[in-house]
Amino acid sequence: MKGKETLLLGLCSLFFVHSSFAQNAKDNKVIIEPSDSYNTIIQKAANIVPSERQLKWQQLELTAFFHFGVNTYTDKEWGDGKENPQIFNPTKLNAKQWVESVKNAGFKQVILTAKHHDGFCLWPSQYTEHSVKNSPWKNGKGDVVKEVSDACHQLGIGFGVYLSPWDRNSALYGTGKQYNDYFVNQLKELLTNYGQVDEVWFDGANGEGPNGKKQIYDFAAWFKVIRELQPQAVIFGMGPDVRWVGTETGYGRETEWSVVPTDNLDPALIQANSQQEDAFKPTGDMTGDDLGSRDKIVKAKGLVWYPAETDVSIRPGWFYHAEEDEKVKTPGKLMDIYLHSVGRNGVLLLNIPPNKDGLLSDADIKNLKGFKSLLDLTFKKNLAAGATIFSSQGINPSGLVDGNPDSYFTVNDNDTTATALISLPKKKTFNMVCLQEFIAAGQEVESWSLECNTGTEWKEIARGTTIGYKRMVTFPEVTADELRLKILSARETPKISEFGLYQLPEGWENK
Ligand code: FUL
Repeated sequence: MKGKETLLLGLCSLFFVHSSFAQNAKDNKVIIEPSDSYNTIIQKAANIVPSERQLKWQQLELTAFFHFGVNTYTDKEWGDGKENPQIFNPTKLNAKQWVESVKNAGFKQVILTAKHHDGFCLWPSQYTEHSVKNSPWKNGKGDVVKEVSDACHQLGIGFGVYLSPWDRNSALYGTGKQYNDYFVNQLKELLTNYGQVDEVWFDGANGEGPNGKKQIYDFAAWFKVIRELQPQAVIFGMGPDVRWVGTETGYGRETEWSVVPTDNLDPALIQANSQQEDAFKPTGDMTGDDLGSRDKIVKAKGLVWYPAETDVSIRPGWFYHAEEDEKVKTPGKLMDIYLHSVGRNGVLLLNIPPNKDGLLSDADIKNLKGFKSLLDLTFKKNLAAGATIFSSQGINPSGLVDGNPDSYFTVNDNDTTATALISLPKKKTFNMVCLQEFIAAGQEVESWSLECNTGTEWKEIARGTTIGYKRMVTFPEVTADELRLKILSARETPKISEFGLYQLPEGWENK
């Protein structure tokens, strides 16, 4: 019990470093006082903004995962920590090929499984023998973390590490402080020897160690080390910056608020409900349809900007398995995932597992290329560019289509609805709308609709709830030159930074 209390206290102190917040202070967190009225709570929610690191992270849109390690050689998804390091031998390992392939497909950051649940370290950690240093690969002189981080830094994309708190190899696991110190030591190796680290990924799995004991993680101490050594890095999952979207399908939720009650952040709860060895057990906290509606936030003790990361693998498994070579997700499927992850106010984290040779496989590279060409074909031109926009109560309506996400269309203070009449220079055919809120000032929109003028009437062609960083909605093809965007309700004055109309290429789903 004591451990849990310490852990909660530690986490709370990270969220609430200051004991009080001015009601309108622009911060990424706020305390709800018992005396706060309904309207005050909504106003507080509306004024929460992302931290600088959260905003930068959100703008990445596409990030890639590399699951690689002893499981690649045992053909397993979860190793037990008893693997012989001699099995690890990626004779053709070429991290540049991994990073180049994802960069060419539009990905802006990668995360490497430096240590998965088996405890095998992809770097020569001085704190364990279960690592590359005891493998035949490069005669024990190799370092995958170095090769991947070097490739990222050379190619100018972000680099992150996945470090599993659950270590099935360590004899210290379950001893409390000793294990936490061991974990801090490994974190320090990763955060000091490999240049800039942009994301640290903690997953929730917490099983028994080799001694049959469970470990209580000292998250507060770990977060402190990360903030000290790599302050720009976002901490995922069990951490304070970025949350798991709640599914591993790649499809985010329809209504996705980046502002959620802090009550959802009890790490012990997340941990208890995280993926178990035998079955995936969804958590009521993180997988529900509604994490941040008015109903949820009015009951909260605190609110925090805590955006969703949507992780999914390009193959059925997270690690490479030869028998899944025929099951690599198609470009059309990846596009659909993109529309439902980035297009639902999330960041996509797509896993592409390197194979036994230490290379991304041809099938994966081919489909990544196909995905990129679908993205390029779809987004090559905003069909609403050049539109004339009229809004009787609007401020800077042309900001909607100026291609600059830092300028926005808004209305006078205190208005929570808005209408913009969009006249295209000539008739255009499209089947998708992409909206963006100016989230640097918060997330406000609760519902919106898009109508087109058919010549005789205004016909609704799309409708949605939240927008957030980006919201994409597809619909049957429409040809029109006059549209009406309506913000039907918002927590505070809406600020819409971009309005885009696009045409997905014919038959894209089957590509
Ligand atoms: C989960 C892990 O148990 C899986 O093996 C995988 O690493 C996934 C991304 O996170 O919690």
